[in-house]
Amino acid sequence: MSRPEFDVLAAQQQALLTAPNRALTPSREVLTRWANPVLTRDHIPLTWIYDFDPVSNPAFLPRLGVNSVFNSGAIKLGGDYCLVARVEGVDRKSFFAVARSPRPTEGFVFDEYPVRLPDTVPDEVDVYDMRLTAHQDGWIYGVFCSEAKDRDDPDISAAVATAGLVRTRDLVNWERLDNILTPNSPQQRNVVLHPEFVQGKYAFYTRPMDGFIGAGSGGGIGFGLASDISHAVVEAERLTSKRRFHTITEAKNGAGAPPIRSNRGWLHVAHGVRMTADGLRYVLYAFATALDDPGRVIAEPGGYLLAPMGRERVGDVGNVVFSNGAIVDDDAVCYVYYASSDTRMHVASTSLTNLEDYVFATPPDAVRSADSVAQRAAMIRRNLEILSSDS
Ligand code: M1P
Repeated sequence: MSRPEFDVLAAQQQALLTAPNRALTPSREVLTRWANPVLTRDHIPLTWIYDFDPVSNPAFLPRLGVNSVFNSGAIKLGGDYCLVARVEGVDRKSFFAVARSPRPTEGFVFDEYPVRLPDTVPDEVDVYDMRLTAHQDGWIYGVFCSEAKDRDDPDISAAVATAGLVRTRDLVNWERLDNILTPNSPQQRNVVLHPEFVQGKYAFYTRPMDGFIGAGSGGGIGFGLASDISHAVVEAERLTSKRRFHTITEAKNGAGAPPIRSNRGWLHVAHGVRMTADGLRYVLYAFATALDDPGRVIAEPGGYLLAPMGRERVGDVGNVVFSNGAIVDDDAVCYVYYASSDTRMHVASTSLTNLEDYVFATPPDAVRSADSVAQRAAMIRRNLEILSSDS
């Protein structure tokens, strides 16, 4: 095809897709950020946006624009690092698309087509935020938010969120299973499948909520079991990581990447949300649950693991970092894929050793300012003793 407009765009995109990434100067943070976003709307194949026919598109204008690429599930498959991204069109409809790279930090290229999710839920208007779990049963499951109009509420914006479920072996062919039912929670988002059977059943982290936006009476991240994965019903949800007053999870929280097994526990990277005068602020935080009871929290550092910084603060929904995927490599380096401000995808890395150390050795939230000062003063005292014994 000879179209100069295409040639320019294709060359720009090729430069983007082949650009190297670099770890930002190591700071004493647990997670090291990488300089360039790993996926943006500029990574979207031109065939998804432009009509290439010179007769129907003489000026080579976009016909089906893309607004943003964010909140990606992550998995390593066949040697490739794979992200199942939430792509949002300019029409506000989200869909899933697989991008793969032989490297964890750059070079992600989308498959030829977006995921054509089996269309089995007639009321569903939007799908987003897939969590990928390589389960002990041999399947790769994707749990995502399935959103519909709330038909019981005349408000034109009223929506209902439930958890959709698919499974695949290759990220190409997807089998849709029934949406997950949680009879005790009116709405659900941020549902994650645990990678192993628990008491012989499938185990889910849930996020009970009363309404579409607010968690309401939902007290935090839930945990429950389901016997039949094809018609999953999570009858009972017990709380794991709880929302707490005056913490980073005060407004709501939600499970992120499927938990990572470490020697001392299951490590979770989740998101916490607090209200500010400028709206909601989303940060990443971490906690651990017991290896023999993945619903029981055994360590939860106070504060956040990663908060929006610099240009990450700016986007469609500002002041947000959100993760729903991480990959632990053979060398025990952990790559946390996260989106900023509902607009683009980044990666940050750490060692599994450091992540585990962070989760188990960081003091818990002290809840009150006075106790927080006491916590810090105790560390200062020990440090001064160490310094004076050295001199
Ligand atoms: O806009 C920030 C995030 O809001 C929702 O997350 P939660 O249900 O925890 O509030 C989701 O819609 C998510 O996609 C989005 O990034």
